[in-house]
Amino acid sequence: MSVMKVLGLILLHVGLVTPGTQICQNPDENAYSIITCGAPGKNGLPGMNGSNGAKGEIGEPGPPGLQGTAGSPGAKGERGDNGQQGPQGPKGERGDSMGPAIENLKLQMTAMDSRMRDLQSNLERQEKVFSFGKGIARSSNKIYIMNNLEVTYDEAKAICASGGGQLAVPRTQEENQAIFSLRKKVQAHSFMGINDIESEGDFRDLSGQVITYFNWRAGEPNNLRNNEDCVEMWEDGGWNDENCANRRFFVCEF
Ligand code: MAN
Ligand code: CA
Ligand code: CA
Repeated sequence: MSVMKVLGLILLHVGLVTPGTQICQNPDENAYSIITCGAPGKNGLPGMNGSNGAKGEIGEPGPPGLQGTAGSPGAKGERGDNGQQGPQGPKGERGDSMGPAIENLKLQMTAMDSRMRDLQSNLERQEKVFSFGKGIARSSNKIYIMNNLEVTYDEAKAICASGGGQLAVPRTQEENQAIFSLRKKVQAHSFMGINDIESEGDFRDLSGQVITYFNWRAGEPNNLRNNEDCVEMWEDGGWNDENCANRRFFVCEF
């Protein structure tokens, strides 16, 4: 309990103060005075209006105004007079209705040319491969090859057929010469695809067709020992009938 309240209670008790009386301290003097405390005062009247504030800053530009409505069109004017004829234009380029087709053909020919060159180089390569045997020879429309084998007539026939060809049959002097060029490489007699197995003295090719070109050596065919039915080429390119069971080199044609 503060000093002020204790003092107040004592004074009240001895009758020096009545209820509602407060002991108030003078803030300037270190002294106390006894006063009677009244009811709280009422609010005062509102103050006068203040003076006007400072002028505000300039505002942002406003949005654009709306577009005005279009006016009505004026009346159509009269048609003017025709102008003078203009000068003649330059001559156009020559038309070509075949252009696309020709271009297409050119492309196709280029592609074919490329394929032809591929085929040619492939063929040359294969000829080199064949030449590892006894070699290759050509006539106008046939290719002849000879390998290193010496076999009977029937075996030679089978070997040529297995490669898709047949024992060579010279039909002309040119073809005989081509076969002879291979025969010279082996320096030995070589079988060809001609025989008289079916009928003595009646020489045929492998498909049974009669032979019309011959190049017999002098004295041949002699059917020696009555046992010579297969035809071979000798060292001069001439033909001899020989025993079919003898082993010989041979030439295949393709
Ligand atoms: C050998 C065989 C015969 C051929 C004569 C030619 O005897 O090749 O086929 O007729 O030689 O002298
Ligand atoms: Ca014979
Ligand atoms: Ca003979």
